[in-house]
Amino acid sequence: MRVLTACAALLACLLVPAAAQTGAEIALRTNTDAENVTDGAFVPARAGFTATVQDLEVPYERFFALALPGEVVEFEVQARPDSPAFAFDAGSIEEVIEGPQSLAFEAPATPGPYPVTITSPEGETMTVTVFVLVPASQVEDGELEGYRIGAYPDTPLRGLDSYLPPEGFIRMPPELHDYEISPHFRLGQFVTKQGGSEPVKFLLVRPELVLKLEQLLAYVNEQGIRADSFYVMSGYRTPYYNEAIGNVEYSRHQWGDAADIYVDRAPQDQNMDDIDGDGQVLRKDAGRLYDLAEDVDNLTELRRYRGGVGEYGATSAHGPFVHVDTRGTPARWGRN
Ligand SMILES: [Ca+2]
Ligand SMILES: [Ca+2]
Repeated sequence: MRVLTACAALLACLLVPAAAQTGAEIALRTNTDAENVTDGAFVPARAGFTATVQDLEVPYERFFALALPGEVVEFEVQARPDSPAFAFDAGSIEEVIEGPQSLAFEAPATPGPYPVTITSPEGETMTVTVFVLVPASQVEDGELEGYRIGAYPDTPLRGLDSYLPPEGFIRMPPELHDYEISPHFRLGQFVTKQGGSEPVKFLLVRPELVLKLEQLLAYVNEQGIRADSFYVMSGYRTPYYNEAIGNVEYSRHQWGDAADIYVDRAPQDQNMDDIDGDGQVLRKDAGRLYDLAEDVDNLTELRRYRGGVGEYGATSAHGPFVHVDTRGTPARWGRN
């Protein structure tokens, strides 16, 4: 709870200077406005405790992790030293280490989703699904089970490890399309929109990206913009698709830590909403989202997951949107 309180205070700190500097319109966008929406308030769905899952601090009732077959997956709960034991339930997985606040196990050999439920002494629960990946070594001629992946660049950009080819991919049969990977995001939102009739698709979505999207979504709602998720126009892109649409060779979308997003709730029409309230959907609406995404990218607690924020205007193919990623270093572009 201490961690959560600090986080909420940090977001509030961000809000106050913005309201003070920019006048009446922004000053109206307070937490109170967000709570007063008549058709149901935003529910952050935080668990009430934090668990460290493979070095990532997870505060949500539902989240996910990635592991290769045989990889050791570690969970540790952030609890007071004198706290009664938390309960861990990893289903059929054989647990190899277990303490009062921690769990570790070897990821099963068979790729797929393996939910692990943690229950606090107070009865709060967190379910973290470990997706065991299909190792990249199983890609043959650029394909997995007939699904086109393509080829990753031979040499990483500037020698950075984050641009090495991924070690594996999430296998997504149709029934996993709506699988909840966090309180407000489903697995299928991140799949490449590359067409094809293969029932089983493969993708990569990094937990740190979804953590940042959840933080941004909560912040957007705190600013009085109601949204239950973001519309993910583009999440993961296979190198095959990335090349087909003529995108840059080293686009972060191919590593599963980038998303092109907009708010799409009122109306839900696969187009950005009028989030700045001027009666029109314009690039300025992406600008508003960009500014909020930049605030979140600047949060000290997310420093390891800093990354790109880019603003885009509408074309004949899409409306205004914002790119966010967690490449590890800040990058900014497109602010109009
Ligand atoms: Ca809309
Ligand atoms: Ca507008």
